[in-house]
Amino acid sequence: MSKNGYNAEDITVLEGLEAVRKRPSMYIGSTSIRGLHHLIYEVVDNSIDEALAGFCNNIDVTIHPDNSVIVEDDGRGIPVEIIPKYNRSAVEIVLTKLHAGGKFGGGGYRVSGGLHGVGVSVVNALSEWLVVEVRRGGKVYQQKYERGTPVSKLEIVGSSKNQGTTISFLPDKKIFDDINFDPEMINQRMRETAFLNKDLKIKVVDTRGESPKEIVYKYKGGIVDFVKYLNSKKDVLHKKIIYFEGEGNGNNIELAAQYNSGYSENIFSFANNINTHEGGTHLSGLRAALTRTLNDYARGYGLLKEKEENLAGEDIREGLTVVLSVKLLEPQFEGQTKTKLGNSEMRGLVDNVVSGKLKEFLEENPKEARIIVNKAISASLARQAARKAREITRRKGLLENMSLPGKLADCSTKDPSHSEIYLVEGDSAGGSAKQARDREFQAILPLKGKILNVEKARINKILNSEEIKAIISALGTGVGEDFDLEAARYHRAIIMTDADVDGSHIRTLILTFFYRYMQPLIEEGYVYIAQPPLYKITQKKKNYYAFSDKELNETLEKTGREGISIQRYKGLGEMNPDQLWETTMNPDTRTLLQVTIDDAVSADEIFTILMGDKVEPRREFIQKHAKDVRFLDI
Ligand code: 0RA
Repeated sequence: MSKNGYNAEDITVLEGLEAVRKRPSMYIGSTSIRGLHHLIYEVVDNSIDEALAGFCNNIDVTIHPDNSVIVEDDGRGIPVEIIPKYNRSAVEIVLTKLHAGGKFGGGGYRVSGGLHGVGVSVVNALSEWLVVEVRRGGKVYQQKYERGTPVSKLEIVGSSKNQGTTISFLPDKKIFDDINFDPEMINQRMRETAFLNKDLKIKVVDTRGESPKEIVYKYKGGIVDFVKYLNSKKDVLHKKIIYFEGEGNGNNIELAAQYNSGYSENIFSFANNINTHEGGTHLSGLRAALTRTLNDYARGYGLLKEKEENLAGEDIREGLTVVLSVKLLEPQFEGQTKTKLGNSEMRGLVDNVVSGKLKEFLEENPKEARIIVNKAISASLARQAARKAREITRRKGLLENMSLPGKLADCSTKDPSHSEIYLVEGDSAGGSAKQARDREFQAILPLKGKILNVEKARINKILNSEEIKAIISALGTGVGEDFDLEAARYHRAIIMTDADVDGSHIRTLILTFFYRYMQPLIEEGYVYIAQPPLYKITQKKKNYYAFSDKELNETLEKTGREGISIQRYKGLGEMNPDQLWETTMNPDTRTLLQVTIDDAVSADEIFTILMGDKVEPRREFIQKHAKDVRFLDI
C-alpha cells in the first residue's frame, strides 16, 4: 500500500471511473437530459433488483431544489464487509468499480445485471458528490464521494432497526448540459416500474416548486392495472382484462391483454423490467400463439368459412393492448439499442403458455371470443380491400409511368442520404417553398388542407386518401408491415406548417400517420419539424427574425426599439421565398426540431388523446398542455 492509502487495485478502479468521466456517453447514452435521467434510473434499478429478490417493498425518490436526488430503499442494504481481494468494503467496491453490482448478489432476476445496468459506480463517477448510507445489521454506515473518489471512510454513524440503502447524489454540471430533472420523465418511468412490480410502492417527491409535490405509485393489479391504464382513454371491447401467468425452467411469464375499438396495435414487452423496444423471442412467441390460437378458434366454431383466407397476425392485433412481462435468470439482450431479447427458449415458453391459456379463455368466454374474432375478421376484410386497392394503384403507376405524385417537386440528387422532403401545408406556401428551395437536395410536397385522421380510419380508407397516398409514394418506403426504411427516398422528412392552430393540427395529423404506419421513420430520426419565425422586426432596412415572444423581446432590447416595425407572420405564405429560405430552409441558418419517441406509452397516450374518438380526454389534454408544445417530442 502506498502512502496515500491507495494500492494498485484502487488505481485501476479510479482509472475505470476516469474513463466514465472522459466518455460519459459510452455509459449512459448521452449527456443530454436523457443521460441525466439515466442516473436516477440506474440507482432505482438497483433497488428494483432487491424488490425482485423479494427484499424491498418501498422506494422513495426525492428531488431537491439544487437537483440533487435521494433514492432510498428498504432492501437488504449494500454489504459492508471488507472484500479481502480488494481490502475495501463491498459498498466501496459497488460504488467505485464498473459493473461490480452483480458480484455479490448471484442468482435471482436482475434489472441492473444485464447489459443495461451500467452500475451505480457510473452514477458516482458522474456526480459532483455522492453519499451512500447503508442500514444493515442494526447499524447505519455512511461514506462520501466526490466525482467518484471516496473522500471519507465507510463510517458507522448511528444505529437502526431498519435495513436498506440510501444513495444521494448531485449530477456533475461539468458533465451534463443541464441538470434540471423533468418531473414528467421521472413520473412516467416510476409509474411504469410500479406497474411491472406488483405491490411495490414508489414515492416520488419533487421539492423544487413552491410546494412539494408528492406522488405515490403502487398497483396491486400489476400489469393488469398497466393495461387498464393504457386503455383508459379508449373504448374497450370487453370489460375483463385477460391475464395469464406461466413458468418454465425458472423463467417466468406474465401477460395482460384487452381489446379496444381502435385500429392500432399496442403491444409492450418487457424482460426483467427492461422495455424490449426491439422485441425479441418472447414477442415472436406471443405473436405466433395469438395468430394460431385465434385462427383455430374461428375455424373450429365456423366463424371463418373454409374458403375464406386465414386471419393475419396484424388483423388479430388490431386494437389489441398487451403488456407482456417475462423474467429470466440469464437474460440476453441483442439489437442496436440492446433492447431485443435473444434467449431462444423464451419463444417456445411464451407460445406454449399463451396458446394454452388463450384457448381456455376463448372456450370459457364465448361472448368475448366472438367480439374478438369479429373484430379480427373486419380487419382482415379491410386489409384485403386495401391490398386490392394497392395492387390497382401499383399497376396504374406502372402503366402511366408515374409512381411519384404529380404535385411533388422532386430534388435532382438521387442520393437519399443528402435528400430532404418538405411536407408543406397548402398550395400557396408550397409555391413559395418551391421557389425558395435548393432544388439540388430539397423536394417539396404541398399538402392540401387537413389530411385524413388515421386514428379514426382503417388501412383501406387511409390508402384511399389522396394526400396520404402522395406522402407514401413520395417517401417510397411503403407502410405498415411493408414498410422498408432502406427504400426511403429522403433521409429527412420535414413537416412545415403555419405557426397557428390549424398548422399544429395538420402537423399532428401527419405525425400520427408516421407514428402509426411508418414508426421506424421516427425511430431512426428521419422526421423533423421546420421552425418558421413568428415575427419579422425591421430597423433601417435591416431584418431580424424572432422565433418566440421571448426572442422578440430580446430583439427589441437589442435594437433599442427605435424606428422599428414588427410584422407578425400568420402563415408561411406571407414570407417571400428569400425570407423563407433564410429563416426556415437554409441548412446553415435554420433550426429543425427532430421528432423522437421518448416513450411509446406516452406517445400512444398522446395520439389517442389528440386524435381519438373520445372527446372528454382530448379537452382535458388540450387545456393542460395549451401553453406548451412538448407533445411534439413524442
Ligand atoms: C450488492 C449485493 C447485494 C445488494 C446490493 C449490492 C444492493 C445495491 C443497491 C443499490 C441501491 N440499493 C441497493 N440495495 C442493495 C446483496 C445483499 C445481500 O446479499 O445481503
